[in-house]
Amino acid sequence: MKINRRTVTTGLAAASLSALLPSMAFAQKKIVLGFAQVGAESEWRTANTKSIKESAPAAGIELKFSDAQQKQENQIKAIRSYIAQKVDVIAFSPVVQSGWDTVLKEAKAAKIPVILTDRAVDSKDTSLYVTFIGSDFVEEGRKAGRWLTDAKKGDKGPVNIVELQGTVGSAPAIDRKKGFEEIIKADPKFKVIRSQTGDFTRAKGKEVMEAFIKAEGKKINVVFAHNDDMAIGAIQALEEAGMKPGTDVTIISIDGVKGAFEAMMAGKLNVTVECNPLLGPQLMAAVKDVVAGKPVPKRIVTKEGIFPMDVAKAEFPNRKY
Ligand code: GZL
Repeated sequence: MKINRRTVTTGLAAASLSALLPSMAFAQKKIVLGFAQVGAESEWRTANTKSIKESAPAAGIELKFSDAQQKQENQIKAIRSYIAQKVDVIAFSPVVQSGWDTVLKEAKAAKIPVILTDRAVDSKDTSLYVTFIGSDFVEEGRKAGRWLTDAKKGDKGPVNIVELQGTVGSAPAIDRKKGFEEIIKADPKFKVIRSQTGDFTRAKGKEVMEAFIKAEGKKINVVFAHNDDMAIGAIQALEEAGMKPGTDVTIISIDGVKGAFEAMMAGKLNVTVECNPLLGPQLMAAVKDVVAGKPVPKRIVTKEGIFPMDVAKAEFPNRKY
């Protein structure tokens, strides 16, 4: 029987394809994660985004990423687009804690699991998300309060505090304020004489601090900033007013970004409470577990420390963000 070359070639092709089929059939379809980020408002956020963008490919996960410029409507739009694209998992850091039930119900109806990272939502229906991976902001506020009450132990007072709050309605702003006040209320010498949002940015933090200085001047003994970026803005405002941040005025902030360590080493910031932005690896592990149908704890708390000025120099080389 004469077998022509064409028959042989087709036969070989069919054979090799059939040999491939079983493995192709079992080849893992790449998990697709849609992430709706808050924005790019601070050093902390930049580090958080970097951690997420780097850990997705490292985990073999295809990442779709959006930046909402700190607007809730943009985050909701991004989540809706991920639902339309039928991603496997949606994750986001809610810019504010309220107003998510409608879009989260749409994700649930589309059978797309949702993971919260960094910030929480105040939805009563906790079935709307699988888990919340992030810090305990109330404890961060308590740590700031405890450091201050300890540092001012011998001071008969009054200790006048001005507070630079984070984004209005955001979980970190609400909870850090709560934790700080829970501690300082024990001693009436501590008085919060001014409190206003600086929206977690350096520029707004400086602007609000300028207004505080105009109104209160040398009465200000302490600045409590909900993040390092606003604290750095406040330091600039104090210096421009001829005041000495870190000595005449005690500066307390939260995050633990490199800029805070540099300010502490320059003697201008007194303490920063760590808030770990490197959530990428924990997020990707949770994504894989959710897709694999494995149980995931409802709450994953990130471990964090506190860094006063006197340890800044030694700790600085270890900092990863
Ligand atoms: C905290 C995070 C906050 C940081 C700010 O987890 O949401 O938002 O403290 C950032 O620096 O802008």
